[in-house]
Amino acid sequence: MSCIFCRIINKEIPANQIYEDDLVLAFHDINPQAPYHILVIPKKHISTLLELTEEDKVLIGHIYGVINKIAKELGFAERGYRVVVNCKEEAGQTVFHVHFHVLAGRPMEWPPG
Ligand code: IU
Repeated sequence: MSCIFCRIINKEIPANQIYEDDLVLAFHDINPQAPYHILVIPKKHISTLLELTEEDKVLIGHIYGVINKIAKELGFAERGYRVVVNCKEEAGQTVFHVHFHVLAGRPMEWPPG
């Protein structure tokens, strides 16, 4: 299996894990861009947002619930957070397994670069 995030899910590669359930895994990004930089990924291999189907609707809703749970548990819910999903190369996607970046702990600028 060549997908690095599938290998993290399968525990072939270690990650600084925060949360896991049947559908998703969350871990600290190895190259954090904010005091909190967490990746929430589906266990199901989906390459990009463009590959989402009707059957993934529940999964995507679940991911946002997990993000809120993590925000409350790690203590950045009150100040707020940003969720970013890069879709394909021009948007900056480098790992082709859908992942939700959760960034928090500092003021964010807009527009993003
Ligand atoms: P991107 O949206 O595909 O560019 O984000 C990929 C992220 O995955 C990026 O922030 C990396 O630092 C992060 N990452 C990681 O946390 N662990 C890894 O083993 C690899 C990438 I490869």
